[in-house]
Amino acid sequence: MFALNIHPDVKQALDKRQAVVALESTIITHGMPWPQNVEVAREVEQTVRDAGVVPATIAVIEGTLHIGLDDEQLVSLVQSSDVMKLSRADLAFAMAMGKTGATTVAATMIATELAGISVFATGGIGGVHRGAETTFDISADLNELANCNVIVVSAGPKAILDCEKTVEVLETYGVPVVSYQSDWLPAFWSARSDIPSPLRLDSAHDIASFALMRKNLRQDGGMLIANPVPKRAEIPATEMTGFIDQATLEANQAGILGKRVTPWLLSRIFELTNGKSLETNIALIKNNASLAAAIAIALLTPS
Ligand code: PSU
Ligand code: MN
Repeated sequence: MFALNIHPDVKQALDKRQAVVALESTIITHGMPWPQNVEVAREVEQTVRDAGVVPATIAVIEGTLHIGLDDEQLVSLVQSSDVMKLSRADLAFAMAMGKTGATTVAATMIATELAGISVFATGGIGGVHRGAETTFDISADLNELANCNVIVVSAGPKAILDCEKTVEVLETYGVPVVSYQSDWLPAFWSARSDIPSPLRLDSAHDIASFALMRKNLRQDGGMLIANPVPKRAEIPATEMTGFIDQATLEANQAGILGKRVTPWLLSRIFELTNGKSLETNIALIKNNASLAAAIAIALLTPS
């Protein structure tokens, strides 16, 4: 037994078989500065509601796994000191020890599947870090994509990663990588990279059909939907490259390792782009939330 709290709106929607979209919390606590993080969390939930779908932001608060947060819980999560960044390895640790923690893509997928939710929206997934051949730094997000039956809507792997190697690992794990309305893999802050997308689909309906066919074939595991940030909000890859290279070099020089790498790089890139990366980050998360909502609806109305 464990402490699980499903928000009444989420519970009602699940009971009535209505569409629900799960949202992660690490982007709020470890990926964005205060106070924009709370505002963004609220706006992303509203984007999901505007589509007629119930949002379920996932986090651990004092040992209880929450599927859906009310506003008070959201604010308390963001304001509590030493919020853990939870992945598969430490989700149960936080719950057993009564800690508070935000869930990464990996931990959110575990909770999403546990709650019986099919679709989850995030910013960008973790993956194979640059220099992984020496550091071995590969996000547990990839393992979870391999194992959990959840559709993850993202703007692709975060561009701070080695995106080519990330796609290779996903292929090895049998995780479909589907770019939405694009032949190219999106690169998080940039609408496209130079990496051809393994698969392409152009509608939420087609994504749902693909997911349902996987289910018919009894194929376990997740799917990664890579949704390009809207052009008007992007920072082109040519511009981002310099900032990413500089932040990566500085992280190496500062000896940043393990769980700190991703949050450190994101906040350094925020500084280097004079805050522009955050605006793009916010735009892409909302864009992902609305596609996720459309997919959640399409899954319930297959044809
Ligand atoms: N994308 C963002 N901001 C973030 C993350 C992704 O724009 O903060 C988080 C996600 O929660 C993702 C995690 O699961 O970073 C990956 O961290 P790591 O590389 O340590 O596995
Ligand atoms: Mn890592």
